[in-house]
Amino acid sequence: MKVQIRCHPAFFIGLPFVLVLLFGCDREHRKTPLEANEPSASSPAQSKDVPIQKNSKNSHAENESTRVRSAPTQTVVPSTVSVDLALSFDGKDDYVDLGSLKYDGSHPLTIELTAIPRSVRPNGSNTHLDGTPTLVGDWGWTLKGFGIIVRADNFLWGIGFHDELTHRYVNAESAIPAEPQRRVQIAGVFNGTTSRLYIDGKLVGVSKNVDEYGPSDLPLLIGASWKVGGEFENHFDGIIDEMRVSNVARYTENYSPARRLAVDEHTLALYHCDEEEGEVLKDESPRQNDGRVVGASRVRADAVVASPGKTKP
Ligand SMILES: [Ca+2]
Repeated sequence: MKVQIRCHPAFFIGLPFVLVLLFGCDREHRKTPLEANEPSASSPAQSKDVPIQKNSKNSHAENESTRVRSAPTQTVVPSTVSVDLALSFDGKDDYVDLGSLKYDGSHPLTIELTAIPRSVRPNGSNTHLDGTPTLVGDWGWTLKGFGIIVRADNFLWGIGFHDELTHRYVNAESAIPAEPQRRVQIAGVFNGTTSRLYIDGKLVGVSKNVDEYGPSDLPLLIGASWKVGGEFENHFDGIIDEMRVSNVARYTENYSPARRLAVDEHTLALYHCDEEEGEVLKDESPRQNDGRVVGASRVRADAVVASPGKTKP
């Protein structure tokens, strides 16, 4: 809502001094350079990461009226874009260690995450031989566990669980390869026997049976897999906007993904990735499974890829 106060000519004849001192004369809001430099929802800049302005404010606490009332001396004008922040992983050595969050296979599991791959090739390479980009998981070669990955040989989305009896991973996979720069909500659901993979709420793959799940002893990682010796590999190159981990098999059929995930009684951890800085990735659930951010930078998710239905005012 724009607020305009017209100044009557009498102001400039009789009482301008007193009235201006008392009330001011708040003309229509003007854009500052910061606002003007924001990438528009349709500009080419939306395909690039935009580093967070450390002094920018969270727009959840702002609205049109606060912008109209901004004092002329204010140097930082709140964004007109919803501030939904995200973590950007460089595909080389960035990751998040979720520390206290482990999966021992004693209950079903659902992991939902919103991601935008910058590249689906491992470690920035041009060959599929250099690894398996991992969005989340606790797996590692010979270390068992599970992971949501991009397959190295054909770039299909996949979720795999280690089978103790066959010593192999049993995957549910998409039929269509992962696509760089496309925002997707991925859900992996494991009921203890089979896993299901959903992309944007649509079931795209169901695994064969896992005879006996072989859990990892290690915490979940975002953006990489474990390597023997406590190191990391299979780094993901792209953006992760949010992620929820649940102790139930949430979906058996197609569903409509929520734009923003919420905590409920089945939530083991929920990360909106909206912190502006620092190495803590805050768990929004009461279970306090905070993560430790290593290397990943904070970016504005809305500036990376335009959200459906969002337009610049
Ligand atoms: Ca976010």
